Amino acid sequence: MGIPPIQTPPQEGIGYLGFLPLQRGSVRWDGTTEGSTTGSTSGSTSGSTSGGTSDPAPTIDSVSPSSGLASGGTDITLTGTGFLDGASVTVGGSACTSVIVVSETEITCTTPSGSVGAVSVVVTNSDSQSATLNSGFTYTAPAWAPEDLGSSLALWLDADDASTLTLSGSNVTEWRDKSGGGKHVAQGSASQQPTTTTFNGRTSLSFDGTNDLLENATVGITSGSYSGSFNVFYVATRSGVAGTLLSERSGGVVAISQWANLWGPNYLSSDGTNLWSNHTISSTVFDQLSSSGGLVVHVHVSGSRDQLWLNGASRTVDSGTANSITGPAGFRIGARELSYGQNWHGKISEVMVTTSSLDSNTRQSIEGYLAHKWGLTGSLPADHPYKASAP
Ligand SMILES: [Ca+2]
Repeated sequence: MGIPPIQTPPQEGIGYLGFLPLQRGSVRWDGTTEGSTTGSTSGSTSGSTSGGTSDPAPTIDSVSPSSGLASGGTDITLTGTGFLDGASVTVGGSACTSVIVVSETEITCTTPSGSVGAVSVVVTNSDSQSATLNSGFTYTAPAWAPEDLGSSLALWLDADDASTLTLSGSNVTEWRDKSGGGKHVAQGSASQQPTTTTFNGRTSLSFDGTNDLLENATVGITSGSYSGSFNVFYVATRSGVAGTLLSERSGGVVAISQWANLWGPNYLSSDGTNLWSNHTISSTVFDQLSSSGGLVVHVHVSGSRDQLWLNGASRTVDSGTANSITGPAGFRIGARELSYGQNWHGKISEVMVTTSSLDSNTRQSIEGYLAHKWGLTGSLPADHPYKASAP
């Protein structure tokens, strides 16, 4: 069996004097060559030794680092023997770029993009003799990031990103949305501004449970009459009765709120009447939600179905009927809409809302991302795919 033809583009003179190897043909596993091989010089003094048969075949001993992102761009160093000026390198069958033959025993280059997994590294000298190091390099998947959610990410507030906070002393006057949708929240009244604090070593916001709230009074997280998926992920702590984490007015109104012994996704009817009796959470879950520790919670609302995951574990939520409404635009962080108040008492560190149906892996990626970022992996279940390492 042959391997695909190795196509070596002319190398620009990086690190050596204008030597331009041109090579065509394919290399068999036994190192013999089909097709023609052409060595050339370009008037430099470095010359070429191609075409000779006196040079020994190259060998590859190691590749360092031995892994890198599948997107490419990893600078690698190959060590071995018999590397000749003009040698080309492939990783996973694609040309490594910016090849520099440092010496007969060292080549550096930059990996091309590839597919996740172990791939072969091949050095081909200008005389067509080659060396292959099977599984010499391993392409790894890129780290998951919220940006991977694309347009599904409807809101992303991250207290640990100082560039998104506008402060007046320790008061927060604005918390800017990182989703790209410009759904920033602000508070002009000093007495209602949350303050900066820390949670597990990162910057968080403290809400006083009395009147603190941040608001976008004109733009909702969703728009129009909305009854689709609405997934809220947040890292927060509570003190006593926590109050309301988030309320959304412009679409199918959602309040993530604790009131009496209720905590969960609550729809409001068009006249503002609370329908949350249809969305109660079992007392067992409530007891756990009562913990003052940090929480990674996911609430999934789609049509009449609610689901909740607490710290990556599924919790039962009674289903009820969801009403899609169109109300006044805007949303709040840390309080219910309109004059209901029920302000959050505790810390809010990060909030993400997505508005497309999420598969399990995406949900778990978000949970894992938040848990690792905020030091909450100890709360994830043992079988969570991102318990040990971040997505
Ligand atoms: Ca206050």
